[in-house]
Order: sequence, then C-alpha cells, then structure tokens
Amino acid sequence: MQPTVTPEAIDEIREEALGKLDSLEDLDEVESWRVAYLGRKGRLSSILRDIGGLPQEERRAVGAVGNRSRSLLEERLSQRLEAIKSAGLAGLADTDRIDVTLPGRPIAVGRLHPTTQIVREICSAFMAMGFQVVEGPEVEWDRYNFELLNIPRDHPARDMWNSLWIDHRNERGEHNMLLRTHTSPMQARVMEKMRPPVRVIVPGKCYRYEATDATHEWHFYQVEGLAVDDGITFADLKGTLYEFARRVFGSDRRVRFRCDYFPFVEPGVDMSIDCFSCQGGGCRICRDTGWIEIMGAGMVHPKVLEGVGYDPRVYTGFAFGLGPERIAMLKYGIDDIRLFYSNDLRFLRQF
Ligand code: YSA
Repeated sequence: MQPTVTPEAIDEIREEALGKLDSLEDLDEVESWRVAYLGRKGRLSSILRDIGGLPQEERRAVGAVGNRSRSLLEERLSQRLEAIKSAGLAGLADTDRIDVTLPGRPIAVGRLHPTTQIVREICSAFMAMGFQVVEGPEVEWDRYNFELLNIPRDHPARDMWNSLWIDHRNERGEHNMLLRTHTSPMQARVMEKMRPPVRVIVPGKCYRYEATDATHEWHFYQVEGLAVDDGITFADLKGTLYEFARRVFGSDRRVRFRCDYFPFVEPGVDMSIDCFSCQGGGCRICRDTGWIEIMGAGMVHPKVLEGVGYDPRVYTGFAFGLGPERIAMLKYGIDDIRLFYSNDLRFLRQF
C-alpha cells in the first residue's frame, strides 16, 4: 500500500497536538497527550514510520518536516510539564506543604513486659553467682513432672499441683502428658544430660488448674534453680538464697525460711519476704500473715538423684523454685497478680 505521509499530513497532526497542549491541566493529562502523539503507537510516531516507504527524492524533505515537528512537540511538552508543576506548588494551601525542618513524629517504641524484666533481673543475680541458664518444654511427660521427682502415680502429693492434662494416654490408658505445673521437671532433664558439678537456673512458664486471686494465676512463671556437687550442704542453700534476696530486694527487707514439704527434697523449706503493703502487720494481700511466699526449696532428695543415675552417697545438692510475678509484686508494690496478664496498657506502661 502507498504510504500516506505528506508534509501537510504531518503539519496537521502537529497543529492539532499543539492546540490541545495548553488546555492540559495535570500530569496525568500530559502523559495521555504524550502517549497519543509521541508514544510508540502515537499519531506522529506512526506517520513518521511511513517515511521509509517514500521514494528516495521525497524522503529527505518529508523527513526534515517530521523531525522538526517531533522536536517542537517534545520541547513544548517539557515546557508544559514545568508550568503545571510550578503552578501546582504555588497553588498548594499552606497546610499541604511539607516543612522538612520540622522534627519528626516520635515512633511509638514498645518495651519489655514486667515479667520479662524481672525474670531477666533474677537470672542476672544467679548468673553472677555462677549459675547457667537453660530452658525446657512447657508440655511435659508425667514422668518428668512427677515420677522422677519422687511423686508416683496416685500419690496424694500430686494434689499439691492441680494439673491441666493433655488428651494423650499411655498403653494402660492413663493420662501421661500435661502442661507443666512447675519448672522442677527440668531438674531431672538437666541431670540426665550433665555430670556434676551442676549449677543451673531454668526460667519458664507453668500452668495450674486453680482459681485465681490476688497472688494466684492459672498461668505464671517460675525460675527453678539446681546445684549438685560433692559436699553441698543446707548452708549453701541458705547462703545462696539470702544473697539472691539481698541483690533483688536490698538488705532492708526481712526474709523468712520455714519447713515445708515437697516430695523431691529432704529437708524442704519455703522462703517468704515481709509484705510490702502492710510491712508485716497483716492485710488482704498477704492473707493476714505479714509474709508473702516467693519460693519452695530444699536439699535434693536421694531418690531424685538415684533416678537420674547420680550416686547420693557421693553427690548432694539443693534446689529451689521461685515465682517471678510474686517477686515483682513485692518489689514494685503491685497488689494483684492478675494485672500482669490482663493487657491493660495503663498498668504495663509503668514499667
Ligand atoms: C520446691 C523444692 C525444690 O527443690 C525445687 C522447687 C520447688 C518449688 C516447687 N516445684 C513448686 O512449684 N512449689 S510451689 O507450688 O510452692 O510454687 C513455687 C513458687 O511459685 C511459689 O512460691 C510462688 O512464688 C509461685 N507460684 C506458685 N503457684 C502460683 C505461683 N505464682 C503465681 N500463681 C500461682 N498460682
């Protein structure tokens, strides 16, 4: 087919394009105009492609008209773009302008949960005394949570730990998996893997099927401690726990040890700190005792040592399990443990 490109046709397209250019008002409209005339399939570009098909003698003259027209349209296009951009800025209301010298808006920064903070503080106090931190599973076998701790199936001592059982049974049809009720199962797990000397602390979450009140949650943290070696005595236990209390609470707070029963220690004790709220006088928080219990402890029972293959005639040890939330309550004067996990930012922001 004969090409229809003539200088007149080029002039017509150019004039049409120029005629529209001044009425374009924004960058989108300018872009559409560019595509319509100068784009790969635009009207001017398309017609100029036909120049190659013209006879030799016409090609040069028509080509010159075409190139001039393209250059002119490109030049006017960039002038129009500039005009629109500066008119746009001038037209902006003061509120739309960006003042790059203004200070940035502060980014809301999160913080560590108070339990995490106190767990770290407790771990640091024991690490400074030579303990190493280990962690273990929150879903535990009956064997570790009870049996290896000298609490056989159907032993009444199991009632001390109201348990949340998992629907998993052994070959005799008995439940054998639960959410750990304390961090003590890690005593057996650690001793199975390590030979003495052992000095570990185990922070982690525990779960109990029990009613909540100001000092009891159904899920809470514990930090377990275990030290086993030849020649460890009850004096080491007391010395370590007094030093811990001094580091966390300062030397002014009063500490009380009392005999207590745990099947996996002999002898067993609990340790309490004088109540922050009534200074020992008795109130709702301490249940009128003047003391708040923060941990159970004792000398590791020979049966527990035997159960993991340690010779109790050679090795002795002490262990303890403390409640970080109770320690935070005593340290910061928090009167209800349920505040820790109720997600109230007014409480959490204070730490
Ligand atoms: C005892 C002797 C050892 O050789 C080693 C560890 C232990 C502790 C034992 N395993 C235990 O769980 N004892 S306990 O039931 O008295 O809990 C220990 C601490 O956990 C308590 O003193 C308290 O601080 C915290 N605790 C217990 N139940 C809680 C709780 N904190 C919040 N809510 C609960 N429901």
